Amino acid sequence: MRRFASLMALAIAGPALAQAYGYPALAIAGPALAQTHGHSPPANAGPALAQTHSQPIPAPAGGQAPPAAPVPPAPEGIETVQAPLLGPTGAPIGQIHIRGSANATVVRITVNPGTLRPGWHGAHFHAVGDCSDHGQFQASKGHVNNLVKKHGLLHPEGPDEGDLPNIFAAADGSVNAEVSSLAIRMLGPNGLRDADGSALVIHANEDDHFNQPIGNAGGRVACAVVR
Ligand SMILES: [Cu+2]
Repeated sequence: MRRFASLMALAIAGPALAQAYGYPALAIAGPALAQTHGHSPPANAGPALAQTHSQPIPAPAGGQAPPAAPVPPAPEGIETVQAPLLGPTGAPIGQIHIRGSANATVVRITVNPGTLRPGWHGAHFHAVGDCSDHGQFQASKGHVNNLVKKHGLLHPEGPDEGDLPNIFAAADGSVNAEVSSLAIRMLGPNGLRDADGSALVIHANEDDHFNQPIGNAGGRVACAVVR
């Protein structure tokens, strides 16, 4: 009976619950579910999941920073940082909003339509908070990797502290994603806000989460300074 009831609920609630159960809608919800790291989305995940990749943001005129991504107010003791995401010319193409607790770090990434190639893109925390060499973004150095691990969420000797799930740019080039890491903290000597800061870097291609040094993710197409 319980199984019948849950199937009924599945049938009634359609895509949202199907996503929560993780099977029939997986093909549809692939990008969004993958971004959630496999944590079970809430039962009312429909709108939230849709938000992660299909909520268009109006393109700003004149390369201005887009409006702030809606992020719930942070509870007491949560560290937050908001920063513009710079594209290849140095103009903002979106923004990031990081929330960090003593145990985990959550990053919401918003990218304007027309700015990223549609499809998957690697995203990592790089070691230095410097995005001044627009278009190259090598000043941000390699991944945060204080523990000298191999790169890759799927590597047996990984992951490094900069590793994150891929993000997905919609057909219009926009992104609304939220990714998280249990390997990095906001504060402390090895944290994102250490002496030289850090950078969130988006790559041209997807990260295969295994190959060295960056999972074949290709060049660096966007960068946000975290200080
Ligand atoms: Cu990277």
